[in-house]
Order: sequence, then structure tokens, then C-alpha cells
Amino acid sequence: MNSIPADGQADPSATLRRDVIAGLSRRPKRLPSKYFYDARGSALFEAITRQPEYYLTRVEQGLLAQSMPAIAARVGRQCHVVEYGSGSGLKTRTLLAGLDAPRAYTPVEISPKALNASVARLGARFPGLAMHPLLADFTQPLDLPLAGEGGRVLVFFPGSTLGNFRDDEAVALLRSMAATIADDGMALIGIDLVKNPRRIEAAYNDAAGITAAFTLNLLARINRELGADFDLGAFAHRARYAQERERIETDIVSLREQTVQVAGRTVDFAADEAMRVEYSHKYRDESFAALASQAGLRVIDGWGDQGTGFGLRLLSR
Ligand code: AVJ
Repeated sequence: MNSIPADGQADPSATLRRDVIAGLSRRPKRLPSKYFYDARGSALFEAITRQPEYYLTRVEQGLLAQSMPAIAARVGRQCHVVEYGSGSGLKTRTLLAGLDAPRAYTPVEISPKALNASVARLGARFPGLAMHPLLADFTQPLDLPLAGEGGRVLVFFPGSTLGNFRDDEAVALLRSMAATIADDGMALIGIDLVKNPRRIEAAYNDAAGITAAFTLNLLARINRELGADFDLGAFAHRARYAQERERIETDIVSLREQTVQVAGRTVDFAADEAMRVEYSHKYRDESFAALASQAGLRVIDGWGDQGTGFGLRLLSR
């Protein structure tokens, strides 16, 4: 489909090059986790969600299905659902099927393939729903095509994707959601909750090695798209739970001293040097409410607690 409006953000490969070079120039080096999701990375992430150790997706899907009557009652009739990142669409289907006559759906998604797939799938399942897909990086200022739709906006941001952002970035993102929902809208956000560290760590170190492959695919993508020569066998995935910061910190570790060419530059790695590639923050009611309030939002309802292991939170201005 080529009718999806891009939002005028810069040339994607130039943006990738700029972000990768900037990250590799920092000490310690880092790379942005949003670049995990090329076609192979998205497929590997779907495989992660099926691993026995990765509880997040299963628990959230169950919680959403079970909470839909209460969520629908809170949200009311004929809302316009705006989803930040469209993913595989299973949760979206549960949401749209459970809401009271939703009138429109706007997925905001950086991957054209994922965006097309979600529109095709959901369009077939909900023929009466107006679709307004937007090909965009939701961390950048958004020009949302909401005009003329009317109806209150429900922002949907499941998966604990918020947890992939540092607190300052998470607040910026929540602010953008506060702008999107305006005075009368709401946001439904999925957050992974603080729990037994062993269970959290296992979720990011599955026995089948899918998460390791997902992490290292970032280097394969950089090789392909930026003409780099990372040797995938000379780097390793490492995910550890930092209890004091209540987050998983994922690194790519250089297994030896080595030199890599990236977009015409020479990058040196020491043996055991770690490059930070992802955070997955875990929240408590207090830490999440604090982020929300810095963004001008408050938590008005919620489903799931530390016993459930995952939470859905409904926010408004
Ligand atoms: C994108 C937030 C759902 O942080 O749990 C899974 C991404 N990274 N395993 C997460 C991820 C490694 C995931 N979310």
C-alpha cells in the first residue's frame, strides 16, 4: 500500500547513520533500541513473545481480554483509537472488539511492513472502522490526522514499550500522548511491574537464545544498511536486572579487542567492552504515577497488580 502518509520525517537511512555514529562516539558506546525492529527483528520479537520465559505478552493479553468490559465502560462510545507502534495486532483486535463502537483507528508505526500488515488485518476484521495509518517514528513530533474524526481519542500503548525509554524520554512521550488525547481523551498503557528479579531476568535470557539473536540482529542490520563489518560471532548479548534502578539493562559485549568499520569510520572495541542497547524498566504504582504526573497525566483506573505481574493503566489529563 502506498497511500499511507509519511509524516515528513527525514530520510530513514540517513537518520539511522546519524544515530549509530553518534551512539558509537559516546563513552560508553550505546545504540538506540528502536532500530531492533527491521523485518527480521520484528519476526524475532514475535518469537520472543512465544518463549515460555517471556511472560509479558501472555499476561498482558489475558489481562486485556478480561478487563475489556470495564475499560469499555470507562472509555465510552465512539472513540478514536491511536496506537503508538502497531505490533502484531492481537492486542489491538482485543481492544477494538471490546470497545463500544469505536469509530476510527490510527496506528503510528515506523516500519512500513508492520503498518501495512496491521491495516490489512484489522481492516478485514473491522470493516466499519475508519483507518488512518501514519508511517512515523512516534518519538518524534507527530502530525496526527485526527481532524474531522471527532470523538474522544484513546491512545493505546501496550507491551511495556514505555519501559524501553529512559525516564526523561518516557516523560516526553507521555507529554506527547497528553497532547494527543486533548482534554476529553484517555490513554491505556501497558507496564511491566516490579517482581522477583529472577523471573524478570529469565524473560530476557530465554533458554532457546531468541532474545540473544534479537539483540545481535541489530549489528546485522547495521552491517546491511550502513555497510559495516561487525563480526556477529565476536559479540554477545547480555541482559541483567539492575535492582536499584528497577530495569533490565541489555548490552552487546565485545568478546575480544577488535576494530569494526561503520559507514566509513573505524570503531575500536576493547575486550569485554559493553555497548548499552536497551532498557526495559519495571514499574511500581508510585514510580509510574510520578512519570505520568510529570507529563500532566493522572492514573484514573488500572487492572493488574504485582501479583498479576503486569499492569494496564488508564490515564487522563
Ligand atoms: C518492546 C517492550 C515489549 O522490553 O520487554 C523483549 C522488547 N527486548 N526482549 C521489552 C524486548 C528484549 C520488549 N518490548
